Amino acid sequence: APSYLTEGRADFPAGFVWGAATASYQIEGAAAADGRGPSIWDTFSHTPGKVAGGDTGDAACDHYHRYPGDVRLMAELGLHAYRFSVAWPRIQATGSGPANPAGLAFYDRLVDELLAAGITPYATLYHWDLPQALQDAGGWAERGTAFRFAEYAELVHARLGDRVRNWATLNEPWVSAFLGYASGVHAPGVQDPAASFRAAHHLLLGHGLAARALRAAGAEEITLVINSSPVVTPAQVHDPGAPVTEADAEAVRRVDALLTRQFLDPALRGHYPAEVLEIVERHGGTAHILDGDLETIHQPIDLVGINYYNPCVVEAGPGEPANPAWPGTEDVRFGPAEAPVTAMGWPIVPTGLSRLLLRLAADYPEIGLIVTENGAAFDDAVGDDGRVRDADRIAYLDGHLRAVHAALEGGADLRGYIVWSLLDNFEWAEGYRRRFGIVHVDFETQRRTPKDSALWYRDVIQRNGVRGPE
Ligand code: GBH
Repeated sequence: APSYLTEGRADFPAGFVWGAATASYQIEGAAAADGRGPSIWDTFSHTPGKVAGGDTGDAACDHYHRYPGDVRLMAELGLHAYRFSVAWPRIQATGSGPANPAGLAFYDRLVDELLAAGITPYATLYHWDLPQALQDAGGWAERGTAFRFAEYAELVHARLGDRVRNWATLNEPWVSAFLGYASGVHAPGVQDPAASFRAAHHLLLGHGLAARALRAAGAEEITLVINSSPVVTPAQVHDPGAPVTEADAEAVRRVDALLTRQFLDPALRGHYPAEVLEIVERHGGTAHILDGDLETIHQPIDLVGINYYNPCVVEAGPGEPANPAWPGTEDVRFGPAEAPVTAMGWPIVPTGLSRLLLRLAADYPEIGLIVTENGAAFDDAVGDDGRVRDADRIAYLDGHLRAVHAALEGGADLRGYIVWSLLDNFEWAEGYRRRFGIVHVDFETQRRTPKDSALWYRDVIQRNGVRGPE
């Protein structure tokens, strides 16, 4: 297996948190059980042509019914932490009003099961399954959704807050706003750049309102989870010091502003980056940003969660065609990196993770960091002997853990690493054909088979580190 940074042992600090993650719509199934209302992903996945293979989350991993077995599996792997998300439409079928007791009861049982197994729950309140009724009223493009989100957050915290310490508000607001409302590759499938910037702002406002409410209710650790990447030119993928033209540097700065600073500057500093405001001015204007909003968004939080998969490669344009997920970058070319790729076609560049973490630690020294997602899809199959030989995933994870280790050595305040994903699951627009799990799922039989990578990860957790070649 290739190793990327160092070949020897890499030991992690005592108390480092090792976990695995999932998200409600991707694993739960039971889409109509116990009063759950429809979400935008039910609508989207049931719309022909939106999801590969016509796949939907109707059944997914049937985790809603199989959670006790799944928690046993987590315990067998020795996980310290399990990051899951709460399905808003299970708690409020139409996104407002009183809580549905049966919906809360599911997460109540899950949390108790986790605690009984010695696993710390990390709850994410929003991983993309907006109640469809709120979308019918405009979704995140409408200001009211931010207030509904904070009310929902309070309802969930009121039930689970005595046992759950770690609360993430949003998962990847960039994806919600720009794949949901600009490119339309994700639900709700809107293609309207002005709406995408309104959505980004209302997501941030929802984060701030929810963080304030959670804090007032006594939540101990509040996290904002973003998808982030180092933004680099093609030459910089493997050589960070490679020279860049002024035009390339400007493209890099603008894309970084849209991807990372658009979210962290408001949440951690109380202002938008100038590059973003300039783009918003040209895409519908800034009238939706009201006086006081940035103070609300700038709530004290404890951690930023980083979801990292690959670097973002750009150079001065023109993009041919322009990338619809990135309004304001029509003069930028988004390129492939020269690197091996996963089954998603995403380049494998572990050093991108150390670079990203060290940059965030340097630019936002006031905040603790945790890797809330990192992982890869490969074409895994169960062999005749019942094993899943996913050496490519082990190599991916080994390389990225060495990158995490390098960031720790460089002084980053990094609390833990949470692999994406525990289970093969509904991979959004890609459906079930893309497998990110360290545990294989047969979607016909619902049989779970820990892949070689799961057994390798169990070892990593047990040793609190990765080992060199024996
Ligand atoms: C995460 O998002 C999700 O949180 C998780 O649910 C999901 O299953 C997992 O990753 C694997 O996909 O080509 O310029 O439009 C993925 C983060 C960020 C990856 C945006 C794809 C496309 C950028 N995504 N990126 S662009």
